[in-house]
Amino acid sequence: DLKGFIFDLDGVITGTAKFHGQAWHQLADELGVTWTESLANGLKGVSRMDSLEMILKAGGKENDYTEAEKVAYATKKNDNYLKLISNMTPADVFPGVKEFLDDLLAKGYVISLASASKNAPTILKHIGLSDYFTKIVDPATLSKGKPDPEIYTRGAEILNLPPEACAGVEDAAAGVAAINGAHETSIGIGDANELSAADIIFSETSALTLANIEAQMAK
Ligand code: G16
Ligand code: MG
Repeated sequence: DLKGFIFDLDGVITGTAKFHGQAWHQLADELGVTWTESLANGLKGVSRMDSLEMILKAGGKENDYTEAEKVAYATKKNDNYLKLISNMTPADVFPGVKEFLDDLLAKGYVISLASASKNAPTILKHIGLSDYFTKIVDPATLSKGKPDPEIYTRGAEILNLPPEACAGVEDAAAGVAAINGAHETSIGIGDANELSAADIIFSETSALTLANIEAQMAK
């Protein structure tokens, strides 16, 4: 039986992708790399430095900069991103998410956060969910990002639960692969084709309820 839920942040709890996109787009322009929708989508769940590598590669510029220059560009993007997310409020929590979290906690489930974002604690503060997530995997301590299972394995460990007792909630295919690799129940939020590897799929967060999850698992 499930005893814990491990949450992704961007695309599940709130939508920071548009702000990541804006800040990366600005940097891509500066680097002379053409910004495309598919490039933007490919950055979902990908770490900051890996995102920069993907952008440079898209422009054939992966060998043009030193490590220090890359860090400086990533820092510049993050400074812009922080300005954009500073206006986030509790109204930016996706529909039904707070109700789902309240229901989980009221029923004795434990929850943790498995976000690739180093800014997760800041975002949680802005959207009023810091008190809900006292257990957060620190992405700076990971050796590999999603789709590697490490972040979801750690998400269960910090709950003191075996993976079989945990479900992970994700909007990205790489995240679903990470949950499956960690031998946890995978719940995908979004497009059924894109997330076909998930055990359970909901098109929107508003459908994220224990009753709906139980109904899907019984199938
Ligand atoms: C999020 C976003 C990614 C972003 C990554 C790192 O992951 O989906 O686009 O690149 O965090 O963010 P930061 O630059 O803030 O450390 P997740 O795992 O919450 O979906
Ligand atoms: Mg995500």
